[in-house]
Amino acid sequence: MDKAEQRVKIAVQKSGRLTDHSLDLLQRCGIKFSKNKDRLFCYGENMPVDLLLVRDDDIPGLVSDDICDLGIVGLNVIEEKRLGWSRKMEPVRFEQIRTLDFGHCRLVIAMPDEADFSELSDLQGARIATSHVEVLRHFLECEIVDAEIVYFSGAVEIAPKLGKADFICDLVSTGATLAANQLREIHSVLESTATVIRTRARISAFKMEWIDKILQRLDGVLQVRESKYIMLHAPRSALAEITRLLPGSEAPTVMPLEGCDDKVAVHAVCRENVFWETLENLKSAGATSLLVLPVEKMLF
Ligand code: PRT
Ligand code: ZN
Repeated sequence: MDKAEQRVKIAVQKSGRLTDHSLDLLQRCGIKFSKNKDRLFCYGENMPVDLLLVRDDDIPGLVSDDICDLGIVGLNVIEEKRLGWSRKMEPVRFEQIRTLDFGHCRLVIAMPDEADFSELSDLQGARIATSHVEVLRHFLECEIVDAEIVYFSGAVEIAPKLGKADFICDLVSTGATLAANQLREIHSVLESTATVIRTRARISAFKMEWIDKILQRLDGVLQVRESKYIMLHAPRSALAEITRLLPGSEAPTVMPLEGCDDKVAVHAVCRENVFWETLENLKSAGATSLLVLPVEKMLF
């Protein structure tokens, strides 16, 4: 096998909503690469890992065709490709292996503010504009609704104003675009987040070792982003209650406090965010000197 084939290839969106988050995540996993977004190819300088920077729509195909081993792409794109290929009886040769913590959005059906809608059967015979034709088709089939799907490659939200559709089916994150176009959501079709996919093709043992290492680090990075290290002083008598209140922590470390027999120091890694309410509850239970710190790295 030649040297290029022994390098793990990861497909990442070249320029868009997932780009910065994806590159940041890979950098946090310890991969150093020349950050030149104008290039299609980024060479990993310290690991046998290269990045291919491409349009997000191309990522499932590159991974399915074994040109890339891994890819980071939105679930909406994955579903659109998977359903399209399945319908055409083409093989789907990738699998979803991790759900990430960015790129959150929902694919929703929306309609002009002033129009009437009470139930999904009102979509019967209507025209719905979308760029997610396959996902919408699948949804309508499951709901046994016969509607006309009008393909829009972008700017779906203007379709009703142009008289091209009665409804739209588009991605929403804050809802500002719908509101700005006097549209309101009537039904959610799919919840989406950035997802890691992996080729189903055979991967050499050498590359698999690196992929496992990257995935293990990635799990650590994701866990760390939610985790906090919490330190406090607790009366011995309230220890059980205070331990119970610590969010998502395993056995905390309990240490004696010099010259203070009735109090202990408690340290714990909380695998969930620690909110003000939690700190207030801990304080009410008798905790003092509360300190919450970010966690830099974690390995299990
Ligand atoms: O050039 P390329 O094909 O790579 O990029 P693209 O234009 O197809 O995709 P891009 O960069 O816009 O989005 C990439 C991925 O980000 C999508 O496939 C989703 O998985 C995810 N994502 C998350 C979103 C949004 N949030 C989002 N809000 N993708 C698109 N939008 C659009 C939506 O289509 C609508 O026009 O943002 C508008 C709505 O946003 P709000 O905040 O006003 O509701
Ligand atoms: Zn795209």
